[in-house]
Amino acid sequence: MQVCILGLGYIGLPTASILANNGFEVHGVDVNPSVVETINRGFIHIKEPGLRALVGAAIGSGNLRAATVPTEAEAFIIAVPTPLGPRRTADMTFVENAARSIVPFLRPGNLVILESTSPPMTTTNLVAPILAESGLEIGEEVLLAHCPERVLPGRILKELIENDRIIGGVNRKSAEAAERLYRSFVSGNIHLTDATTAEMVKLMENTFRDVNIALANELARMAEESGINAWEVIRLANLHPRVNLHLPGPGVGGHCISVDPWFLVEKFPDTARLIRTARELNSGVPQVVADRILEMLADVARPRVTILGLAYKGNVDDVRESPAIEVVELLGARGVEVRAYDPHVREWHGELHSLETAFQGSDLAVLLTDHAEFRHLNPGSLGKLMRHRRLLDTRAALDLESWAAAGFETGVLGARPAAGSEAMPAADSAATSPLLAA
Ligand code: SAJ
Repeated sequence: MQVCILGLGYIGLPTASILANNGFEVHGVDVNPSVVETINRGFIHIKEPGLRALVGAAIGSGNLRAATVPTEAEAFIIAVPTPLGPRRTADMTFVENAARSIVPFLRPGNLVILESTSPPMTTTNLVAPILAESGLEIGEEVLLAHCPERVLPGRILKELIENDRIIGGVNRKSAEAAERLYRSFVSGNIHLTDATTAEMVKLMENTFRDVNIALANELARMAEESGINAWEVIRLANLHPRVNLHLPGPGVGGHCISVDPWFLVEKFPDTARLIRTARELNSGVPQVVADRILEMLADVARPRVTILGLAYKGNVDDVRESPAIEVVELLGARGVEVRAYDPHVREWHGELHSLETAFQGSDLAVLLTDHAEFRHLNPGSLGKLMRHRRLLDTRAALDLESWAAAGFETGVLGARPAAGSEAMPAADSAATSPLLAA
């Protein structure tokens, strides 16, 4: 079977290579010629565990080839970005362009799948009318479904295969055709529904997470105000069989959770009140972190800060919407010299330092991303490079006792000892949290 995949990014490329390695003839399309060229050489332009080998095998087998324009196929999968526009509304330009680009290639019997996360009714009200420009009847001659991607960056290849899949057809026939395609490589269960419900399912999954992270961040603020340790509260509350508090941090990043809830606010401006509040609360956390950093440096003239981690979350190289970058920018605007170290990130718009130069002459180290490597840092030798031994851990990822033993004044976001009370060690709750263990 021939499949044409539009968009060779974090979702399109893994999907294309899995299909190619399962015997499908895959034509991948990306508007960026350098991406196309990289993939055709068997290399990748993004970082994801296992992907390089998979793409290499797919290209080597001859079943995957990339191009800048589509071609005729039996099935078309649209996996292009749906970024947030300047007015916090979904920018559907890439979806529109992708849909329009396949119109000349559509033939009776074709299946079109929208994988991109989209506002409710995109499949029926935006994609279907574009495809209908082919003169073919949508749902009869051309089948159309929304199959939202739900994979976690860092575990994409495993989750693409093992996760349950939601398939929403514009009609039953469309959903069943899409099911046959996904069944070829998905080992999880496949659930059929209508297209708009599928769109809503995807948006509510990420919104669930955003709202719960906002709750954790609000807890962190209450804890800081009152001298309670939020991490300890979370660890103990989560022992309850029906409670799953999420974790606070420096904010919510990535291209999904910090974006998708706005699609619901856009569609339901008067109704989605909790969703809007949660989003605004999470967007404000980088400022809270920057203020805490400035407070820890109040006595230092011309301060220099070491930033540990720029990626939006641990063990990935992705800096899109990263709260760490926002913290860096807020500090820069206040005249703080920032030196960032991230073992995963290869480029961002600022400078990247080695671990040593990042700590050289520093007045404070701030962990913003919980990369696994950071747990193995040596506080003793890093402390010797610094001007002041101070540490702020925004994710309760470090063993603060060992940093304190090396002479560091330590702080953790979500806990501030009340005046006169004993310093509370950061609980090792991160390791025992069901969220992180998952
Ligand atoms: N975060 C917290 N506290 C938490 C959990 C996460 O502050 O308790 C932060 C992270 O540090 C990060 C952000 O939230 O900055 C998002 O991270 P994430 O790991 O929760 O999610 P993503 O954005 O990497 O991937 C999500 C996933 N959705 C869900 O888990 C419901 C993934 O399954 C989706 O496929 C993906 O969005 C997507 O593409 O939509």
